[in-house]
Amino acid sequence: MSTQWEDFFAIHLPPTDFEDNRSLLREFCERHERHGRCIVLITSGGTTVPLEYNTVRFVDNFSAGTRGAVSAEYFLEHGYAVIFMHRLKSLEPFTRHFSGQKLLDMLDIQERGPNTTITDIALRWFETQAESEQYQVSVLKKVCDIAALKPDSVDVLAPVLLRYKAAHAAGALLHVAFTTVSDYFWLLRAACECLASSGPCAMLYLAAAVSDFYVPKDHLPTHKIQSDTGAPIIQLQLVPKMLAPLVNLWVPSAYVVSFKLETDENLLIPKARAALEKYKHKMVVANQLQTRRHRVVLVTPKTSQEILLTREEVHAGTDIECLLVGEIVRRHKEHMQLEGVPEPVP
Ligand code: PAZ
Repeated sequence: MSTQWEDFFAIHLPPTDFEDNRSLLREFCERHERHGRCIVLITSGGTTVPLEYNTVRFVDNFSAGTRGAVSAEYFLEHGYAVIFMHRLKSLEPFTRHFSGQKLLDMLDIQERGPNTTITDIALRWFETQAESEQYQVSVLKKVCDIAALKPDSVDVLAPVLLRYKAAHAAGALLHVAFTTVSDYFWLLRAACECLASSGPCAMLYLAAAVSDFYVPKDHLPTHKIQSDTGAPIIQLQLVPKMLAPLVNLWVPSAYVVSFKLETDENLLIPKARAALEKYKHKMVVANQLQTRRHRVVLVTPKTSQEILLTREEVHAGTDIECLLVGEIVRRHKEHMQLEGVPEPVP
């Protein structure tokens, strides 16, 4: 008899870019394993649940992917190779510093010569609007330097740019993206299969906000739900719990850290403990929606440790992930020592 998670994979087809991503994951894991480097799989952002097969509408999740994107930068600093498995268009390491208008605000259009105030330049642009964009740009290039970095932005950009370039030069960061809850599970299982041979050197840091409820593919209407037949009744079903096969079958030796989000403080620690008891993994990071930026609790079967930012630290822009990742890396190293793994290459 097949299990619920096996039925899930039987019913839901892999995403279209699945084989490409699987090859990337395999190459990345093999390369870093050869060099004796620890690999962390970070999942980040929320999954969607389509309500129609040709999807116009879907149920979504609040997560912007901040926890995952910030944590990825700190794991890289600790010498880990990072698989960043994230919701498409959610925050990503490094670029997250310049999301929205921030990047454009750091750039300037520098005037050259007389009659080249920003208004003159804009006027010239509109005057040549009937021409091709290439022609417009060539006219503008004669009167101004476009996209010069503002001097006071250099200090902000330089450290991020250097860390970004270093991570990429070392081939230490791999991005793979998902959108739906089914894409997420296909990628998660593939990543685990590639990580299995890294044994205790592999870490899973499951920070994505994965939907607990969904509409199975064989229950989805093919086309857009119509309003003229009245309000639809949408019956959601429980998503199978993938942590069970993940811990027991896919990556039995890896250091698995899951996350638990609650809105009711009274449920937070009991739920984290219940998850540890049920799945027998290493740690649950418990956090509450309202306070997650400055308080997390690291729960293990025997201990619980609170990490709390002070008001001053919050004000100074300290990332709680700096402390969180530092502590998890320390415990992962301890665990590897116990398992007799040699010191990883820095
Ligand atoms: O993406 P974000 O930084 O806004 O939120 C992070 C988080 C709360 C989604 C993460 O810390 C977390 O708890 N993930 C697991 C959520 C869950 O219980 O399903």
